[in-house]
Amino acid sequence: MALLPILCFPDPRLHTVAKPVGTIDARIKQLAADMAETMYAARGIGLAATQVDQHVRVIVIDTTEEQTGLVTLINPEIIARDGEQVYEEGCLSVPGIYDNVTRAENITVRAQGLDGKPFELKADGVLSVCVQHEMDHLMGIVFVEHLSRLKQTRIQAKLAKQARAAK
Ligand code: K1U
Ligand code: ZN
Repeated sequence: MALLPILCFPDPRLHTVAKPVGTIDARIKQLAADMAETMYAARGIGLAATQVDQHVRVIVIDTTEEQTGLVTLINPEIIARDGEQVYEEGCLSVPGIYDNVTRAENITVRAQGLDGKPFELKADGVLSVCVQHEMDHLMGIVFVEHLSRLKQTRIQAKLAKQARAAK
């Protein structure tokens, strides 16, 4: 297994639209394993392949505190949604930035597992938020793009300042 470098906003590669996975071969299984290791090491609750510069429809999520609930979603599609919730989101590609985003409360996702078999996942609360956040990544959308233009400008300035300070 390997830790993968995570792209940081505003890297233009974060705006790439991921392609569907065809065969779930050894490369995809290795990518999913490396993504899970990378997510746990970064103390995240989700990671999309886009964030590690792999533009295929693969997501890993684990919202449990004990890190015992790993879910791998390949070719995920939201097939039902209802309600609305506001949640303060973070993103491993936008370090140090947290803000409220409004998303659906309840969703049903259809995806394939690592064995290629289709399954459905019903989610609410933080799991629902995390699935929607990660599926945005697969579409090339970063959560800050749900915020106002003014907030986005301030976030870009803050990240540029952080990057200068880190040099
Ligand atoms: O996509 C990512 O960068 C992962 C992201 C997922 C996420 C967190 C919170 C709301 C929506 C989506 C993270 O895990 S960021 C890390 C973080 O802020 C966090 C970690 C554990 C619990 C709550 C937040
Ligand atoms: Zn993110």
